[in-house]
Amino acid sequence: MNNQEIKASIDEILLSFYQKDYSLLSESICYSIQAGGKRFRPILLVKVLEGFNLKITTDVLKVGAALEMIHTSSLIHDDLPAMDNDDYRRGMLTNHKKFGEANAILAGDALLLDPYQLLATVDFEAQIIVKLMLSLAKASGFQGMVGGQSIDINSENQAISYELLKQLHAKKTGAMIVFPFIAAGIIAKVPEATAIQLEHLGEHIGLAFQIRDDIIDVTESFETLGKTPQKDIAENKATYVRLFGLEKAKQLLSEQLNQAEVLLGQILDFNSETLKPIINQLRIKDEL
Ligand code: GRG
Repeated sequence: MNNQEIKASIDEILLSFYQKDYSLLSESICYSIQAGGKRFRPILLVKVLEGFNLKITTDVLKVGAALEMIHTSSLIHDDLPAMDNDDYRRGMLTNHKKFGEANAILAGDALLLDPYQLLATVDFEAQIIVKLMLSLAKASGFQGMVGGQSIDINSENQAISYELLKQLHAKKTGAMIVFPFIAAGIIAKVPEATAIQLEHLGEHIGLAFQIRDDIIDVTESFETLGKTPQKDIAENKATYVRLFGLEKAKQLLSEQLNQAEVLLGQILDFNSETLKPIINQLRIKDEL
């Protein structure tokens, strides 16, 4: 499947889940769902499974859609005044700017809980579904994204160690990007050693994704980002650029992507060509 086909399938699953009835809740959720996300995480899931030569069924895509629900929930909540206080996301008004804070909180709440309903309907063995739910809950909750966001908001204007910065990124952004690698391993029933390699691969790509996000926050415009640029710097956020400067951050991004490429070549019975374009897209052209 190409990226456009994956995006279209994810959109269809999400919209058919939320357009069952008309309500303000449905409208506000669909507003954010249709705001033009890249669907990076579901694309990763599909590409890893294709690397193992697995057929991409609607059930597989539902797992990707469940992940995208939580991702969208996190963006809505992240934009709220009490968090990052952003007016624009994906080039459009943020959910709370359009629908008000209470509705935005509820849209995020639904998108955070509904994935488990969707996963429960997937036509996989019960044991596989439970493993997927466990991994998704870990990736998004206390041990993952929410834990990372807590470090993030509490380290604004603070001197932060490299160790804490790595932990922040691994949890806030990394865990949700590692999930597609773990989920693909669960669905493809790979041996334990391969599952560990997949997790490490996801960790490198997740870290690279966040370093890149820190870099483009200072180098790109509103038009490219779809949100206010240089906000991390203005708010003295803990980022790779703040801790290391732009050039070193680019070098660290390059290192993470090189390590991902090495790992990619070591996974047994895996066609690494499916993931190489994604790794290349994360590279910044003038990197060192
Ligand atoms: C209620 C689920 C929930 C979470 C509460 C707000 C919060 C805790 C966490 C925020 C986590 C967060 C926003 C991390 C940033 C991750 C990141 C780099 C997002 C951008 O991802 P892209 O580029 O966005 O994939 P698109 O728009 O393409 O989907």
